[in-house]
Amino acid sequence: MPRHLITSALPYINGVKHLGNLVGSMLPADVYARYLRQSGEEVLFVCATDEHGTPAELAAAAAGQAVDEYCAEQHEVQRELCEQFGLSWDWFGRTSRPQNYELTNHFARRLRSEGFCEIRSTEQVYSLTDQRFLPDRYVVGTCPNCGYERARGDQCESCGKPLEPVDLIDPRSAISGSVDLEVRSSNHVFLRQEALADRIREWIDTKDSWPSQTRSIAYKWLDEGLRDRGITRDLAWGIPVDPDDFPEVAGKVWYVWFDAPIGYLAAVREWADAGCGGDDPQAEFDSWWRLDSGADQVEYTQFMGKDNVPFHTLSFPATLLGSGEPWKLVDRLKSFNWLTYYGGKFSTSDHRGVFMSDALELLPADYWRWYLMSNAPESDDSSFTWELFGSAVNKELVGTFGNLVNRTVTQVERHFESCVPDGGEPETEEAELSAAVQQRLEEYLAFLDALEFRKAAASLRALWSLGNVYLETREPWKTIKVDPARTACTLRTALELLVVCAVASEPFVPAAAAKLQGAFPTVNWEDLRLKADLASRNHLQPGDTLKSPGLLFAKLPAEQLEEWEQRFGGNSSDGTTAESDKVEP
Ligand code: B3M
Ligand code: ZN
Repeated sequence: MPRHLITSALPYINGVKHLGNLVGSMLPADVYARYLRQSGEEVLFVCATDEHGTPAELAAAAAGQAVDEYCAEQHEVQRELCEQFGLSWDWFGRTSRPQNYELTNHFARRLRSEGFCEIRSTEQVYSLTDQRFLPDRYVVGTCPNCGYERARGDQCESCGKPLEPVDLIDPRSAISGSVDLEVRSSNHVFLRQEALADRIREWIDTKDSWPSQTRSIAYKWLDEGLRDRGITRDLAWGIPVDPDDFPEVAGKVWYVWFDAPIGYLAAVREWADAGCGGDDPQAEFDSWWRLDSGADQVEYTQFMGKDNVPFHTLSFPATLLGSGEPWKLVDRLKSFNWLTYYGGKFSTSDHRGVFMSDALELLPADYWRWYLMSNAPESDDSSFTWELFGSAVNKELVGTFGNLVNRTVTQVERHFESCVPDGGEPETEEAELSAAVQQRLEEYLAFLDALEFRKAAASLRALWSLGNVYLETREPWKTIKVDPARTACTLRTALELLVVCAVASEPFVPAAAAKLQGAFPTVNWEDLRLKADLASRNHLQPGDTLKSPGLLFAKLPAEQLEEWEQRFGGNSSDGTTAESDKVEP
């Protein structure tokens, strides 16, 4: 049985993430981690904030804070929000911690000694006014490709073309607005990706189980010719290069996309160093990451938005492979399309759409988790609208799951003094229900195994529905007057189904599942395994007490949804599709 390492793309530090960020990486990773843990598998699920690069410096400057202080504060803000969303990491690290410094410099050193680093003199934009180099987003200007006037030095947001700062027409400093700029040469380390392209291709060729979207993104870049990439920057904030290894670029820092994925390893190292895996952090870390120390038994699954795929299929593997050491590479890579807001992009700068902090002010996490995951942008982009959100809540959570729980519990309270009823014998309907439940459960588990979240959510919803259909056929509220024994059997059967739902629903709606589990104090939930134990449906004894779980979900009135639509802005106006931070790998 493999051990499971799960990572989600590391949320960038420059402010609270929106629902599109959440559903494209962290939330599905959490659903998968919860599902595996519940199935009794060994899981290590880690994440971290991605803290380097120009966006962090710029955001800190805009907030009037020192960048380290800004990052420390924003890390806590994100941690808090993610915890409230029920993200069940084993560790939430920071790429600015010493573990990442050490690992990043380790990889750079290895790459150099294996011949995959090269020092090249490059042309960089220098601001005389600001007295510094202006890499990446520190320069804005007109896009040479489409004429957009606010293109950034790393990429044009309008046409998507990856750029170098020197490509921009009429460049100006993003710090001071100064146009007093000149081009100066500066030494930088280049990662020789071209020389690694064949090895990367061979490795990707073995990944025939990857979804076609993931493979085709990787092949597209390989077919176009993987270019060598500058992996240092003239910045103050970042992981400093080790001057002993790279005297030619002393004083510079590693490029954020070089150190960020190494952050996956560093997060595990932080976890191990904190003693969470036992008292030998080195051995523990190695057992997850080194193929010669047990990581060959690890199944590693990554979650991310599609713009991050090139970095995870090409440049990060280039770092790991090029080191010449036996590091674990990703086995399964799940990528997502965009969640749009009414077909347009969520925008951090214009605060358009719903952000994690907004969402939790309105409603508890489960409402959002359910809506987002059951409409996850898997095969295509999907669009957030308040109407769809309202219908997912009212029809599915309230009308189906909540209704099943509520009507069952109410009948048991009313007619059987809140105890699991005794008497009555199962008939054909019970046998049929049992078979149907079994089938749905198997389908549900298979979809979760396959990382098909929308389909898994549909199976879960179908499971809830089975219970409602069963109750409507058996009508315990009517039979109670004429046939108490039959009614007892009906409600006992329905309660057993609630036990199943309380386990099966947990990956998607953990708080509601916990509430429902609390209704059955006699069940040993710790030992109930999603895969192995649910088939028996024999977890209750007649006479066991039932505690009221209360209402799991509240209905959202139309006026409420309208008010939110007003407040957050309904219709898309800009016509652009999605938030992108794509740069060439
Ligand atoms: N921070 C995601 C982004 O901001 C980026 C992911 C890093 S994963 C190593 O687009
Ligand atoms: Zn452009």
